[in-house]
Order: sequence, then structure tokens, then C-alpha cells
Amino acid sequence: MLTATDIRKSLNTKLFGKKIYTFETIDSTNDCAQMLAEQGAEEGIVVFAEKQTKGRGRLGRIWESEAGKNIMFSVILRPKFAQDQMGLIGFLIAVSVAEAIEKNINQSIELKWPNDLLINSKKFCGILLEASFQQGMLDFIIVGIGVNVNQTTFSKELKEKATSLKLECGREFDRSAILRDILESLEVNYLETHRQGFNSIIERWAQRCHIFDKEIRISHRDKIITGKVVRLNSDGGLIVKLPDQKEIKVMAGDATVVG
Ligand code: BT5
Repeated sequence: MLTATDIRKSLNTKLFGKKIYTFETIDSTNDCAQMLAEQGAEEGIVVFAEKQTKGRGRLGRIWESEAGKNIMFSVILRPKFAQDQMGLIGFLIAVSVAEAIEKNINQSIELKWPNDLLINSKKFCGILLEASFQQGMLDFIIVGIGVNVNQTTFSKELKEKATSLKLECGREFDRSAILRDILESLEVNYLETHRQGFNSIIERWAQRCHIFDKEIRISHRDKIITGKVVRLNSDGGLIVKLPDQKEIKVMAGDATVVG
């Protein structure tokens, strides 16, 4: 089992991972981080687990991960961005994780809106953001990140669409080294974006997300729309041109390229 000492060894951050809680088994690292944040825990605290019994994705979906093979963690954020920029945090996280992992592999990482990470069109990392508000004001955000690192077999449902760093690169990875790189990348980008705004993140995200100018289908709950992606709006919404040429902004959903 990875320990906080393993992870913190040579970790070069001031905020992210200053304190790390590790668990052999937990329900969900997001729930634990949320409980800590509600008790006033500081920004940057990390909760890591080898196994989750209730690991989740968006909309109550399940995050499946073999015990002891991967990276599953949550970090507490108390961001100070302007209210209308909070929707961009997911892009900041996705870009940071992609840049950190790409340093360790020879393949390029593609981003899928809103914030999946893919290698060769297969998902190896998912990100879950859960915000808490108090009297209408953002109190904290829990960012949960799951990375398939050394897992090589997946369930029947996931086999066709999931992959791992080991499957793509043909070797085992040192999970604590990867996690350190992720935490360092998150910290650099998080602090820089607070100083300089999201322009650079949006640009780097767009370079990795190949859905612009393509026909896509977006499903959200029981609604489906199809159209052409025009651009990413400054608040994180996707501007989509519908077949009748009307442009709309989509804030949430799952996108598939159809042509
Ligand atoms: C996500 O949701 O991709 C966010 C996943 C976040 C997981 C982390 S682990 C640490 C923290 N604690 C938690 O409880 N969660 C976070 P979404 O975009 O809704 O995608 C979920 C879908 O991805 C599932 O319905 C499956 O189709 C697929 N999936 C599940 N496990 C996967 C895996 N290991 N690799 C690739 N795809 C997976």
C-alpha cells in the first residue's frame, strides 16, 4: 500500500499534498475529503485510497478500479476565481493531469469534453468535481481523480473503452512518482491561473480536445442534441451550432463525435 511518506518523498509543492491521508479501503475519497472540508480542512489536502467500495463518476455512475493498481484521490480546493470562471476549473484540472502524465509516457493524451483523459481514444482517467456552497457562495470544491495506471484487465462493460498507462506503454509505473507529478502540475497551474486567468488553460485544453468543427452528439440526462462544436465559451460552456444554424451553449453532458 502507498503511504503518505511514499507520496510526499521529494514532493515539490507548498499547497497540494501538504497533508495526505491514505486508506487501504474507503467508500469514496470524495466523500472523505468532503467531510474533512466541512470540518474546515485546508485547501490542498489530499485523500488517497487503494480501493473504493463506492467510487463514483458523474450522475451516480460507478468508477471501477482494481485495488492497489491505480491512483484514486481527491483534493480539497477553496478557489478564489470570479464566480463566472468557476465552471472552468475542470479544464484546469484536466490540462494539469494530462501535462503531468505526458511527461512520463511517449503517447499523447487527448482530452474529451468535459474532462476525460484518453490515450488512443480510450479513457484512462476520469475527473469528478463536486462543489459545496454556503449561503449561495462557493465554500469548497472536491476534485476527485481516478487514473488507471497498472491495471491490465477491465470488466466486460469497460473493456472496449477503457485503458491504462501500463496497457498503452507496456510497462509498470511507479504510482507515487505519477501522483507527485500530478500534484505538482496542479499546483503550478492552479496558482498561475489565479494570477493570470484562464486564457492559457483554455488554449491548452483546446489543443488537446479534438472536437472543434466536428459533428457531435451530446446527451445530458434524457436530452440529446447534435451539432457542430464552435468553441469553448469563457465560462466553460461548449458553443454548439445546431442544424438550423442557431448557436447554443451546453454546460454539461457527454459528447460523442458522430462525423
Ligand atoms: C468520471 O465520471 O469519469 C469521474 C471519475 C472520478 C473517479 C474518482 S476516483 C477518486 C474519486 N473518488 C470517487 O468516488 N470518484 C473520484 P464520468 O464522466 O461520469 O464517467 C463514468 C463512466 O466512466 C462510467 O459510467 C464508466 O462507463 C466509465 N468508467 C468507470 N470506471 C472506469 C475506469 N476505471 N476507466 C475508464 N472508464 C471507466
